[in-house]
Amino acid sequence: MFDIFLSLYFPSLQWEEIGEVDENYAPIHTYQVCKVMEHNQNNWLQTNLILNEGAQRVFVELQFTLRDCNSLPGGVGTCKETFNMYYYESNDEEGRNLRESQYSKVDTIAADESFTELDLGDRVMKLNTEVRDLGPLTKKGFYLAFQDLGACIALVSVRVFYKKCPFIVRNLAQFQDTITGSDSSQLLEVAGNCVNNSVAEDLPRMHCSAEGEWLVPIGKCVCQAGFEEVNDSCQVCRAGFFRSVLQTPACSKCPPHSFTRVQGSVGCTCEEGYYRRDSDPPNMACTRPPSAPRNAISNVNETSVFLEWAVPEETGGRKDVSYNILCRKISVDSRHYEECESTVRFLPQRNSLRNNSVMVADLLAHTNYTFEVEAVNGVSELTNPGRQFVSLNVTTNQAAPSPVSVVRKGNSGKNSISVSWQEPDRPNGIILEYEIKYFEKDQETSYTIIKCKETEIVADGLKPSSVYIFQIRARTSAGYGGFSRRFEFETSPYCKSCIYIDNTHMLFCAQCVCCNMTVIQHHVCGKSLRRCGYSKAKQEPDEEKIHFHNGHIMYPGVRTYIDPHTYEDPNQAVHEFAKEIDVSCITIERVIGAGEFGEVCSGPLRLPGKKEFPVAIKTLKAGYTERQRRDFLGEASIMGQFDHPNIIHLEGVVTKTKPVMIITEYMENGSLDTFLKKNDGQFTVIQLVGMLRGMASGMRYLCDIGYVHRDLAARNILVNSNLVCKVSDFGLSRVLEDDAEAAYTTRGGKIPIRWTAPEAIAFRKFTSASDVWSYGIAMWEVMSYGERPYWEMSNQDVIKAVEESYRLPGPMDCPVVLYHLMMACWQKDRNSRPKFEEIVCLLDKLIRNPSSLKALVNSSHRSGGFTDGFVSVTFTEVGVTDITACLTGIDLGSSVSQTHVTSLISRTLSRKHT
Ligand code: ACK
Repeated sequence: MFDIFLSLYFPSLQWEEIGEVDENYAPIHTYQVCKVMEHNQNNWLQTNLILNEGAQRVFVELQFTLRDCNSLPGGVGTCKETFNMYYYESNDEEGRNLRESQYSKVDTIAADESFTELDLGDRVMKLNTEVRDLGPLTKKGFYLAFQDLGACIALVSVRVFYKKCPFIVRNLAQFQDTITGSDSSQLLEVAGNCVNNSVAEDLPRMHCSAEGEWLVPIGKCVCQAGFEEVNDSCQVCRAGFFRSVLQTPACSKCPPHSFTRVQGSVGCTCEEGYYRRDSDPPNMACTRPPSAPRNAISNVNETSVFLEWAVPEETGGRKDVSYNILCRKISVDSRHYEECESTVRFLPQRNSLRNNSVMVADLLAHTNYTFEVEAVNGVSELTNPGRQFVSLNVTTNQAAPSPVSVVRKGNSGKNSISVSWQEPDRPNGIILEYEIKYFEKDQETSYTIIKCKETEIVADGLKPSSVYIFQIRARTSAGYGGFSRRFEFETSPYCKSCIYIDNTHMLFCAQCVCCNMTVIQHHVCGKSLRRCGYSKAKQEPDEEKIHFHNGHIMYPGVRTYIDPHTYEDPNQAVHEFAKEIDVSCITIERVIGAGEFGEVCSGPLRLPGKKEFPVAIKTLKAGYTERQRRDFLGEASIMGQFDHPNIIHLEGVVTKTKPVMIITEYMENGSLDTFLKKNDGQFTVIQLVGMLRGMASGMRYLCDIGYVHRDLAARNILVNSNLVCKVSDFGLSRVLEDDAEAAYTTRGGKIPIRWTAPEAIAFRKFTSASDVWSYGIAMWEVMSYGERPYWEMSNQDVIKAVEESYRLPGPMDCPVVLYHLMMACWQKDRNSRPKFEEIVCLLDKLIRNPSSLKALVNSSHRSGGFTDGFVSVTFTEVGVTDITACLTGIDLGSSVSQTHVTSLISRTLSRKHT
């Protein structure tokens, strides 16, 4: 802050101008008035026009002395101790004619100290200083005037000034002198100017206060590039130094591998062979490209290659080294290398790899590749020093095809969906076949597999309005590829009326309730719909369709067996699985036997629109209990779920009238055990094996749909006029109740001991494996023409003998291979027994190769008896090979070694045939 004084003088005065000396005898010039004794004083002292030089507010400092009225001799009647100060604004000299009333009063001025006579004598100047301010001033200048009304005053000095904020440099910005504002509290905003070689970073401003002080600096200037701030100015950088705009205020020495030879540099130039990217900070050293990667290795996994390398020895002084992979494969004519296919995948990526490794996938199988791993850094592209790389030669392995990725739905019907697909992107060889797996959504345990060579199939036998999941995979000589993702396709809604055509008869349905999916309906619908979808006849010769349920192979149209016990109402179960037949369609002609619940009869069945055919009619005798009725119809509920040529076929039930009946197909030759006894020795071995094959096939079916028979024996096999054997006798509790052979075990259950596997006897572990044991016994029955197993041995002895590893001897003239099969069925470890699937396979082979049946269990025993205690068996190579081909996991050697077992049984038993 500083004050600017304005010049003034007093051209008009009623006051006296007096020259005096001050206390120090220095001459002073004063204006005085002292007319205290006279009345009505009005004495004016007026200045010249004082130009205010643009100031809007000026200060007036007065120095004066004032006489104490009380010290005047002769009274103070008219004496005053104050005077008034006025001002008048004007643009020109008009002051001589001013009237009193034109002035504006500034203040009445009083003395802090007044002087007396004494002071005059002592030459003490009681000088008063008063400051007043005027404003806001709007004209060029003003007059000051002092009015005396009768005081004794000496005006020693009048100083008039205004205030300024002085020139200043702050934050490299210059702020010029600034006159303060008109208001005592006013802050004047003032814009600054950047000093030389600086630029405004943010417009610099400051505020000039009424007191002439700079306050509140805002914004600033910065030295431009190539200059640095020194003492509120910007000075140029010396040679060898630089300063870029955004860097620190001071000039910096050029970084390594760079220089500058001029002053005021904003950056430094790289030495030869060194480079700088635009994005590199100017204070970063100049750098150069890296050398090649080192120690590259490859690791091949089928059609993937893992490449790994070490960082280059020379990184060029940079941290941004990355790697690019160049992939070339040998051309088809093996003469040159060509770019890899665009389908090859690089993980995580092909270029700008920051890791020292990469996985290259989806290459062709059995192909030579060359990979170049190139090292680059941020300055590689600024130069052309030649690519720095390491190369690797790799040969891929055999690989399975990649998953099928494109699967489309074609036409769909109520019960069928046609599906087509594209070959996998990477077959990796010649595709031998496709495997199509499909199942109803959320029913994954029951699925169907179709194998075919084409790229489309029609899946049939589906439910209407149902979503099916399809997955497809391809197979080459390298094996199966992965399954495609799951594709969901839906069948069309079901129809309101349709005609079902069965193999043997026609049914007219008012409404197609396939979606209810009773087993019968399912089969019937399934059969009918083959006409418009997938059918055996339509299948490609190579096409194969297999159904699976809970890991078991199922047959077309077969569903999982449902235990009727799971139905709260047994009547519901029977009507779910069995057709109600009107009693008027049935004619009972004769009684053919006696069953547990009543007679078994035969007679023709005449269904509307069908030719009559013979049936067996099982009746429920009058006076039955509710439980008996339930158990009786339970068999129909079970039988109704089966559909296989070697399972007795249910035609339907009669439940609406009495007697309640179960109608099945008629089997002309009755039960197998009786039939064989009646025809002892009458059949060829092939005929017998054919019977065994039928029985095994029926059992395979039951096993596959999860039904355990528990009472498989020749007596429960029925034979038709064509010698076709069919498994029958399916009851709920009949195994324990209505089989005359069933005996009570120690645990209280009733079990047909001779036919039953030891684990089923011991702890009721009935499984398909225990059915296999029973099948072995039934085989023995067949091969011995209905002989009673273990002859007259008591049940207890049988249990004991079996427990002690003794087994039935081979029946007379029984082919060795069949006896081996029986023995395999009687393995103690149920898991070691053959599966029905394997049994069917073996019997088929034997039928196809009858010579394998020539080797017989020593026939001398037939006439000579078993008294010498040994049964010797002869093997033929064919038999053994065939068995092993089908019976995987069966240790035939151990079966054979059990011949000593049979010896004991032979000794203790007498044989009917001997
Ligand atoms: O040995 P079979 O003549 O054959 O005597 C029994 C009897 O009824 C009691 O079960 C015979 N039988 C049972 N079901 C049928 C059928 N579907 N066809 C012919 N006979 C049958 C069995």
